[in-house]
Amino acid sequence: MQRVLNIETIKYINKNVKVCGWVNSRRDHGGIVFLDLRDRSGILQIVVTPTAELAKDIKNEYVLEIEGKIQKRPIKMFNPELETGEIELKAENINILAKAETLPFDLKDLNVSLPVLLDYRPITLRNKKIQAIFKIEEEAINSFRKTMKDLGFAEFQAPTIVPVATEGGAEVFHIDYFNGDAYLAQSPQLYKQILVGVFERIFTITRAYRAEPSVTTRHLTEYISLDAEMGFINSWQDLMDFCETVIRNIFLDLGKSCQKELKLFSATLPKLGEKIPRLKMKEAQEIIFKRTQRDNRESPDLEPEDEKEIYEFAKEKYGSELIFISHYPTKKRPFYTFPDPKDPEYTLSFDLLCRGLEIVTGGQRINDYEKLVKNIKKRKMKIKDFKFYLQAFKYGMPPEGGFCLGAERIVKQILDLENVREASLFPRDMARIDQRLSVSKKRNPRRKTSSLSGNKLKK
Ligand code: AMO
Repeated sequence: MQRVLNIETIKYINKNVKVCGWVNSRRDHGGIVFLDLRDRSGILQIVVTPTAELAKDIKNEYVLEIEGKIQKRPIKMFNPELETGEIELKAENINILAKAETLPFDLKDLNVSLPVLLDYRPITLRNKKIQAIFKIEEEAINSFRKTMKDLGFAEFQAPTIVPVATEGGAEVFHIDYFNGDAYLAQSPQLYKQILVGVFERIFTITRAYRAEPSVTTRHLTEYISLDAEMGFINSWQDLMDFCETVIRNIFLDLGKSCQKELKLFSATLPKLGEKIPRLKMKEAQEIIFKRTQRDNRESPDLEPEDEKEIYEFAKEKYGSELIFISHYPTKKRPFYTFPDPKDPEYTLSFDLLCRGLEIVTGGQRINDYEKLVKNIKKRKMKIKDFKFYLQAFKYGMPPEGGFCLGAERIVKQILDLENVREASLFPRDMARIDQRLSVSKKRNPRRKTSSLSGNKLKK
């Protein structure tokens, strides 16, 4: 007999089927045993009666193949929470495909601390609510890809072993490359720029690595970077328009395909208002000062508490839970960032904050070869390190720019997760690669801070 997915069994009332899956839970009621069988499509109730003999040895997470008849449940036994809640399968034969040891916690009503959740990741990912996080992440990534393709962007695969650091400030993982030096890419930045010189519009969904030496609720050492870059922009404002389209579509698509998952978290999609408001960093700092009397007006970046305050402001004034902040100081942004011609102390770059956390960074880039060379020298970086990248500019690069959206961060903000690690399948940080590490000074003998000066601060 061919296997049928749990969700499909509703079409087989009074017919015999074979289903396969894991035991999500077991309930014994005298001589009757109820099993909730979980497969990739959902849950199906299995009833083992008149004698429970067939289910005698079966425990949670056993992998079963069950044959039997699909029958309508008595009305008072309907379960509106399940898509198969009006039916059940009366087991006639149960074949154990794999046994499972007793779990260290209740997987169905998972209530464990974050470290335990991550220590047991191969199992805790089986929980329905945890799975929902990654369905949302997958849909957000699909939506990004679809929007990019619809807008004429070509997809590329970025290298992750690179010869130089690009983002500075945020630290870089050094690797011993056949007795030479190489790094794990902090961003596909230089490659997406190079490829604007080839394809005009380009995007990638890739891995980026940051040797973050501290444990925060916002930073991973490996994250999913959704990057876009485009040439022939009329203004840096075009980039924010594109970014806004991407974000709007992500929320629209999640609204269409992930209602069930959002409901599990009692989450609502962030409101954007008619247009996402845009403020310069200095303007934001003035507003924050007026609202709180907290004076961070001389700070070169928005502090995390400022990001939260400006979110409250945007929500109250514009009905938007997102806000673009632009014009960060030139000396605090990477070397490729375009200074504002009206005030070169500040850049034509922006962050997009969602519910008080930065989820996107972007901006116009310096596309003039001579200016780029001058800027690299001014920052005391070595031209020879950038010779390869500079070819793209030496031989004609249109006005261009782009942005990057952190996948885990947007999911964190949508679902109001406490920690960005919850939005990473297998999160890495200073204290964990799958399993907890014993962090000692010895562990980081090779970690180098980027040689690039004057770059974005890590918040
Ligand atoms: P930036 O360094 O701001 O910019 O990174 C872009 C976006 O990536 C996400 N992000 C992170 N997510 C989790 N853990 C981290 N450690 C981490 N670091 C960054 C954030 C952030 O907004 N090259 C530029 C982008 C550009 O200008 O196109 C860059 O990498 O969501």
